[in-house]
Amino acid sequence: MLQQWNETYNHFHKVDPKQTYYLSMEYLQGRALTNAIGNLDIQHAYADALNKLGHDLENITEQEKDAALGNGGLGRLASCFLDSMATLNLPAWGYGLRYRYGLFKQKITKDGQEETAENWLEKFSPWEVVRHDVIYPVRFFGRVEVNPTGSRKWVEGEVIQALAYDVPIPGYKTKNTISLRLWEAKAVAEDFNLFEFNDGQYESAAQLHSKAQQICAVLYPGDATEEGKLLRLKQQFFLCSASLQDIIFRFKERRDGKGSWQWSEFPSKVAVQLNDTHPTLAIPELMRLLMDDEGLGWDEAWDVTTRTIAYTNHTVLPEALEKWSLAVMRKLLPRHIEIIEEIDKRFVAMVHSTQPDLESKLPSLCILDTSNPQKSVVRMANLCVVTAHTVNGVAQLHSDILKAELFVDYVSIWPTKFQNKTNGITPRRWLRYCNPELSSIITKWLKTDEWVTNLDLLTKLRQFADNEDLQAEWASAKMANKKRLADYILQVTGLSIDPNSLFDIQVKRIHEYKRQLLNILGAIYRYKKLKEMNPDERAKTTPRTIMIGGKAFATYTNAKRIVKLVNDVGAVVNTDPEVNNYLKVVFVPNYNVSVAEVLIPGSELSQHISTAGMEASGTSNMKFALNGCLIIGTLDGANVEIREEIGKENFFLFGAEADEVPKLRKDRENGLFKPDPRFEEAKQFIRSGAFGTYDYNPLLDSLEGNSGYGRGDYFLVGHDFPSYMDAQAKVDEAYKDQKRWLKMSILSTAGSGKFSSDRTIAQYAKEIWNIEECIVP
Ligand code: B1H
Repeated sequence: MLQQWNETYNHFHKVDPKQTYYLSMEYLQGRALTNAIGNLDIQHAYADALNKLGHDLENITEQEKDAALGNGGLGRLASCFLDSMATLNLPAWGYGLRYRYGLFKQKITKDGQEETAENWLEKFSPWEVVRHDVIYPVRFFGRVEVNPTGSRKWVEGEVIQALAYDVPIPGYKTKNTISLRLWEAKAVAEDFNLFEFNDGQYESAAQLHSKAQQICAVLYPGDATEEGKLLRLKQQFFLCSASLQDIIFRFKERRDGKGSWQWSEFPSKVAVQLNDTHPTLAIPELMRLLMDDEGLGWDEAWDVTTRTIAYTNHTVLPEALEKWSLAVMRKLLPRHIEIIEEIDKRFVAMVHSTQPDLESKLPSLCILDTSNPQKSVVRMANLCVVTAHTVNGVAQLHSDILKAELFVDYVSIWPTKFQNKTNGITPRRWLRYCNPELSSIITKWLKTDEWVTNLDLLTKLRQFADNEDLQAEWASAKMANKKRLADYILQVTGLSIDPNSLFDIQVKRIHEYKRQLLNILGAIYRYKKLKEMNPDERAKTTPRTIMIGGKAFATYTNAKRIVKLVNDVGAVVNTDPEVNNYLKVVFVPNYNVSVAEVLIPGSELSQHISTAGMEASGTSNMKFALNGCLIIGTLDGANVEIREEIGKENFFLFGAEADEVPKLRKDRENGLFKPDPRFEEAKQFIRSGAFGTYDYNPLLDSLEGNSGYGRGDYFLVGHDFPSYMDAQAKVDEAYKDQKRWLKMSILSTAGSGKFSSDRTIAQYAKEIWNIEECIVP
């Protein structure tokens, strides 16, 4: 792999194609071994070699720790994209940060979630190569020096070094192996004050060293404090500055010996994609490097920057739209604030002169929000939209909402700037490797394994959906995966679950808009009804194992209460001899990429039940459907497209639609909402103390009077509860007819071809980046 990696670098260098650089604060790579030997097509040889050394592949695979340099969908998307870029032989690299501690490890105690540091580098990572020769200075603080010529220079402050660690990303059955370059922060030796140290002042002697260490210490440091906010901003700038210096270096290196060249050629050699607003500082940093270091004028630098940069939006949740304090930014990045102010000034002038009817909208359209002079902020999404040549959402519904709501006034300024790129997932990790049983069946029935790189071929399974032989094979693969999953649950929780029950899974970050609370309230209602039945009635129900997993952000109290509630419900239900043959509720601890690889193949029903309009896309919905799992879900994010592809009769739909949500919230505020008695009963059951004495009132209050959002059931759990329960009843009915269920399962897989990240990346390459494949011979 290393050899092919070098060849890829050299080939790109020689051909000098236009190359994409994907900038992301997150990558959720998971384990690398199975993927590497699979993509190199050496699984068997590798396993044999290990056997000869007295080891077995499976055991060795399990030794690897997940690289969890991300939170959830956004980070995993970046990792799927890298796999597709390599597989499609595209000239593309990823840039990120090498966090010392990735996403925290989640432990469940009697108090709920507990976070501990995840030391993923403990035994060192064999998948990274440190490049001691690739190192760039990154400045913080300081001041702007104005030269007599009028040119400006950012000087003084503190300078920290960015050192490159490269991770190889092998494509599937191709030589092309691209790079994920992760930056580590280091102080230079000269910054160590030997004089002070010898004088006994050990801490101040090593001050810059410790400041450097903080930058890459953790993923998403808590941002409740000012220090925390500053550290996040430092991280973001560190990624942007190091990556752009490296991109410019490579651009020049490849121009070298090619005679004279122009900066205006830069956008025909470089595309930069911003993964949400987290790397927005790439915009003023590229402007600064071009103007202050390379001597370009404003217009020339602006032209290069706007033609280079594109931005992907991943959320419309107001609290996730980044706004940075102008005062903090001015201190940390004085030159960048000058540039941002100039961009804003010119944008406002442009609107005045060319779009007079939009003048009244300027207060929300401009980049700086100075409406509260003490608390002026920079709106990063606005800076991205004003600068980027293309802005995209991550599912059709989400992109439509961006154009109709969040960015509506920008659309009238730049009607062609906005695009949709529906997310995708890599079929290698999320089917071929995590589900070898199902993969073999698919290959057998399609008489080819080409589906691994051409996922649309799965539609050919449709013609066999009623075939009894296929159904039998399909059922046995699912059963094998369910048993493996049951073994895993036993190992991590001590709980036995029945592989003959319906395996119902919801795994994702815990967030109120994702509505794990709706799921658990449904489970509570189911439990209560089972309790009220006589044994004969119970025996006629469909036995279920409800599994919920996910991490709550450490300071998100309501999310942590939900984790606690799921665990408490499980503790009661699972030990209740009257019902525990018909219902189990399991909290799956420490959900991560590797756990997903066990859960998803063994799932039969999965829940994607966000309040409509709030989940930009979702990507686990695609993974579940691809593995033949049926979905119960709302018309939100990519659910809409999944349902279109697999057929609406194969999707358990419920809930309000996105365009009804504002009115429903209003009605709620005006006291027009009449709760369903089943909903009241479920809440009352919690209040009665059925699941212990923990104070669930804050959670229950969030469904009623005043929630943390202050708007009473902002996420419409109460509104959607009855249709959710009706849809669940349909699930129970459908499961009783296993032939029908298997057909639906086959059709889910068959309809998932669109959701390959190969399709997504091919569209980015053609419609945003304008890059072409560059195959290593
Ligand atoms: C998504 C985020 C996100 N959207 C802020 N936004 C973060 C925002 O820690 N932060 O500051 C971290 C992450 N993540 C997700 O992106 C969407 O919610 C999903 O619907 C989508 O599938 C995914 C990939 O596009």
